[in-house]
Amino acid sequence: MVTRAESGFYTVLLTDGRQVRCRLRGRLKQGRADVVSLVTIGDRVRVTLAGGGEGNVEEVLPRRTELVRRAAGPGRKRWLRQALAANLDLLVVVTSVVAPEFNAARLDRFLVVAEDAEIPPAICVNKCDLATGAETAEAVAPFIDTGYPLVLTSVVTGEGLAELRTLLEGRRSAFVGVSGAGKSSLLNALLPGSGQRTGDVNSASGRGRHTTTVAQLLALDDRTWLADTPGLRELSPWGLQRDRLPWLFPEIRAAIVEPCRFPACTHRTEPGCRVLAAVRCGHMAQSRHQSYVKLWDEAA
Ligand SMILES: Nc1nc2c(ncn2[C@@H]2O[C@H](COP(=O)(O)OP(=O)(O)OP(=O)(O)O)[C@@H](O)[C@H]2O)c(=O)[nH]1
Ligand SMILES: [Mg+2]
Ligand SMILES: [Zn+2]
Repeated sequence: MVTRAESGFYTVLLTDGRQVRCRLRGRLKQGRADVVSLVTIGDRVRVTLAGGGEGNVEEVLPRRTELVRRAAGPGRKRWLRQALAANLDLLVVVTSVVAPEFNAARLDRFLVVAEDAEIPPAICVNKCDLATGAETAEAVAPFIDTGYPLVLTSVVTGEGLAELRTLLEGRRSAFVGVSGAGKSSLLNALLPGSGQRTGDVNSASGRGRHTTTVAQLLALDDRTWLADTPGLRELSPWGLQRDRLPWLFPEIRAAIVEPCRFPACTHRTEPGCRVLAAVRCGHMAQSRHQSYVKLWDEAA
């Protein structure tokens, strides 16, 4: 299993517990110029050993799940398909209530990317010590109807850390989210001694400093893996299909168990739409529906 991927070098954990540093065989790259990270953390690979703790990745085994995003290519001339992690069981989207400011629309997009990859998402709202209970409650309110696991944490007070640990138990998860939300701090709290570097938030801009630069999978115990990843300003879905989009929102899935008035309803403005009815009745947050409409406009 690949536990770290950095500029052409891969740390691979062998089944016997040894770690080797590998490169990728050139033939695996042929004809794949539009793809970044042919090998990513969580990948299962077949390697040949070269001695001295080094080896070559000969084959990447099929991925059970694949977290992919649309990344800007060289010179921003085209889009590339970038795999951020493979074979995850859970994607924990980490946000802060303040510093950086909570951003509901951004969270929606992370959640949709997880759903699109068929990786169950969970929400971790960190830095709860910096906000009042009322502020935190207001921030998370739109997400209650999603039914996603939601954990409120603080690395400072220790609030929610046991709950977060329980959520991760026995799974292979990754922390993703904006820089400065506290992903590495949470990892250090869950795994003392893991030594992930953390960086303060710029007090003028309220932004993180992109402290973590390489994704890495760490073992919390022998059946629990957790990846820390570099902060992402946003996560754009790769090749999102309009007809698939409604299924990526749990509240919409629930609303359209009964069909809307028009069979081709797009759930944006149509009369007799079950989703709009759910929004009116308070079963889906208005902000979540706005994110749906925005993604619909972007999708093909
Ligand atoms: N008050 C408070 N500060 C926190 C908490 N968690 C993290 N921080 C601080 O927030 C800052 C950013 O934390 P990091 O763990 O580096 O954030 P990150 O999400 O890993 O950021 P990147 O690696 O840049 O993506 C650091 O100064 C942490 O000490 C928390 O629960 N409460
Ligand atoms: Mg970090
Ligand atoms: Zn509808």
